[in-house]
Amino acid sequence: MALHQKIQLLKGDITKILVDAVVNAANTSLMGGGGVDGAIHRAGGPAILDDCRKIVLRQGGCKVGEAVITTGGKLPAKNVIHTVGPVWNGGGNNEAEKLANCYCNSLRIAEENGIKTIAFPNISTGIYRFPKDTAAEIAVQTVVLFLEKDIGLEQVIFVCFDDENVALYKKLLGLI
Ligand code: AR6
Repeated sequence: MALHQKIQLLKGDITKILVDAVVNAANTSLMGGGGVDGAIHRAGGPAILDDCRKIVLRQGGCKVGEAVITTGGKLPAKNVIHTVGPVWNGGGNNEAEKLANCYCNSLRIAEENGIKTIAFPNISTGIYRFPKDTAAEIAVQTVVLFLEKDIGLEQVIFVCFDDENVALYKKLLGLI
């Protein structure tokens, strides 16, 4: 399948999407929060937090740029991949590299778990204030690079919640 057929853009709520895994923009505690994290835990129910607690007991949370996998609970998606984006702090704190790691490590964990379809929110662009244009470039570039070598993943969906992100992704995906 050609690259541009594997990558899709959707506007809306990621908790409603039927894919093998949705990615959550979590925090290092893995104990839930606001934004998309709050929406995923609310819609998926307590089974997600139960799995997160087990991970915390095992490895003490999740570092920035890394990813872990849990059940999707009551979500249409079978799994949630929780990744922790960087807080934007002006750009001199390796924020770009950390954000790229979020996408890369989420895709790697997806691949390890036999996931074929995955949906990403616009990690770090809400409460963590990462500039949306740069974040979109990093997201698309990292996913494209990964899909060029991966043969297992069949579909990657970027789920944008706001019009500004929709416009940015439309433009970038038009270039693939
Ligand atoms: N579906 C898809 N995208 C959404 C949804 C949704 N239901 N809700 C919000 N977004 P944010 P961050 C978009 O703030 O910046 C939490 O408290 C939103 O418009 O959710 O990585 C965590 O626990 C934005 O474009 O995540 C952390 O503490 C994008 O999702 C912190 O926020 C990410 O916004 C993480 O901050």
